[in-house]
Amino acid sequence: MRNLRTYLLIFLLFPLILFAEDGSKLWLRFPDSQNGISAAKIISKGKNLTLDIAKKELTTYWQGQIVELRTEKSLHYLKDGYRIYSTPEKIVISAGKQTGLLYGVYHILRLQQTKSDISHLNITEKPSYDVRILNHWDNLDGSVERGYAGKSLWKWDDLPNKLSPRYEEYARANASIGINSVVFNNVNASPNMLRTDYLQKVKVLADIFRPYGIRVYLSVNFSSPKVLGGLENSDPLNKEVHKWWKDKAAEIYKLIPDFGGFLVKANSEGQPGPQDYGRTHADGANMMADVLKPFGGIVMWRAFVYSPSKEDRAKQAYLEFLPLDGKFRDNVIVQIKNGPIDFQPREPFNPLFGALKKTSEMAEFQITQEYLGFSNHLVFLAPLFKETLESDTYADGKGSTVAKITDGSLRNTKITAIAGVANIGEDTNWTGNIFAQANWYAFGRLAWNHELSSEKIADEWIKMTFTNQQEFVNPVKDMMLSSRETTVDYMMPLGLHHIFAFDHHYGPEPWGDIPGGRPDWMPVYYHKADENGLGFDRTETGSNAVSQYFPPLNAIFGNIETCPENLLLWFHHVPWTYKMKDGKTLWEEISFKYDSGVKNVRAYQKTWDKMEPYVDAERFRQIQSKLKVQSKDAVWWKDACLLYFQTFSKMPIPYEIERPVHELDDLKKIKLDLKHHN
Ligand code: GCV
Repeated sequence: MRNLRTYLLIFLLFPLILFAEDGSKLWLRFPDSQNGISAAKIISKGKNLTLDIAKKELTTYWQGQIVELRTEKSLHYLKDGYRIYSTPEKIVISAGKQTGLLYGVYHILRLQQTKSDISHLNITEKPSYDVRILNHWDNLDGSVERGYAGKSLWKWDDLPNKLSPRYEEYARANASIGINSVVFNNVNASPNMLRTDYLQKVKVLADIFRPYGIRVYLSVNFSSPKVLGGLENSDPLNKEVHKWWKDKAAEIYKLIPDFGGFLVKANSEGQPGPQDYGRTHADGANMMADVLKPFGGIVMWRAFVYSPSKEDRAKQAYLEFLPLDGKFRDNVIVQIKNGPIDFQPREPFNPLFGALKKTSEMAEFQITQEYLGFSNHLVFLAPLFKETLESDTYADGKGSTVAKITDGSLRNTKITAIAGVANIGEDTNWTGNIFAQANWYAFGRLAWNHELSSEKIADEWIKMTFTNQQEFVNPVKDMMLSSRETTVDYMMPLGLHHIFAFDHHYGPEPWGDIPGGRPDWMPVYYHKADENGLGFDRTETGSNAVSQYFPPLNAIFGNIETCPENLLLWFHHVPWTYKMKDGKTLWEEISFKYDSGVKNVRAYQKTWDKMEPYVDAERFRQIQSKLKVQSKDAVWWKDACLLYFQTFSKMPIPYEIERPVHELDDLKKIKLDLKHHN
């Protein structure tokens, strides 16, 4: 009897389980031909795993005319790109490579899903970057550094024999937005990653990813020869060390013939590196580049280096790398974080972009929201990514944007690449917050075409993920597009930075100054509030970080009158009574900014509540609940920062804005139990 009841329950619940709107489908919600009519008739010659996937996607989801898939040698110049055009009888997708055809198929499926006009297609696409790569900061024990979507997707203990279906789903999601490369493991890398048993696991994943056009890379620990190989040291100029890496490379390529290469964090935040042996970053990178070269592999060498010295942290990477320009092998690319400090809500672009004239450079963005409210806050990151990419470095004259410096259009760059630190984990909805999926999507779309507008990307994502109904699309898009600025306003307006709670970086701690702690990890190092004013003087009278920018930017940033106001406190120590462009004092301006951040999040709550009729209950509630947290956090940020800075400004919080609801002393007592490696 009991069994019968259980069966009955399962039977009744089955449709719910099957159609659970749990966010697991991401933006890949193409109408299933089982529900509609698949009109896909595919004309294609040849057989290959990638082509099979392209055809399967079409037969399962395409509902339009006949599609012809055609590889053409003459289109090799498009790299992973493709052409799509309509004839009276059919749509032709042609490409130099099969991966191009797969990307072309996802393109027309996207057009179908967003209800775009597909009657007269004439499209040519060529990706902005050759290597469009996700950097996972996943550890071998299943934890994810700065991960907020559960544990790692990679089940190292189960591999290579047991395979999660999510590996292929992940590869498909990446392919659908043009991502073609993946680093599996944390840049704080365990030497064990290079153990033979782990390489065999990596091989299995590489085999799953290959048909989706994805190459795999690994983060490597510089001390691997010593720790793993038992050598005396890991000195890059030691012949035995060189041989160790050479043999390791051969072992890897035997298993994974299209292995992409290494990502290296060296001599940074306690990681080993060539400087441990008195060698330079170029010595270290070149040694690895030499062993990878015969196999076509590359080294992505990170420029994120700084130490607790007297020198302004914002200047250190530039000082370290500039003398090495021209000394790197041509299969080395220097991977540079978008800003000079560390993925803050707003930073100026990193002055290294453009400064290394004889070295390939790539940008690294953080998709995971370490400094942006984890997976609790809705922050659409396309505007942040684009702000950096569109920044003019003036390195080769006006128009030398970060995008053009890195995409090879301005310089004859050997390798072009762009990296995003992944926000993906084993959570059912992949990213911990459905709106965070949009950041994975945006990174992929911009890596493919950095000229796409944030508006276009948001529009596509909303339509694919939710609905095409304008009543939904427009307000949700407005909310997404303003969300990054809103977050800057309630966290760190006007160029403030790094005033986060220690270590886990969730929530405000502008008073943070642990006695004996590393000064460059303390908020007071960054905001320098005192009775005179607020902000870090990086002009000639201060650290002179402005001098690292090309003219005229050094002068623009260096002058308080011409410095963009959204970076004012990054570059200047500004008196509390300083008159801003709108006539308010700095103190008033900052107060209104915090208030406006809070108000905007409240407005998002209202917007979202009105969206209830257009979205399934499950996703509606998930997002509603996240917005509640964001709203509370915004007030927490505002109260903490204003009440604390008020102890220096000694001015009243402008009476027009809402009064604090917390006591500063209570806020100072908050200690969240968030593990760094969660
Ligand atoms: C992977 C910041 C983060 C660290 C991270 C580091 C990096 O400092 O807080 O968790 O380590 O950047 O990018 O190497």
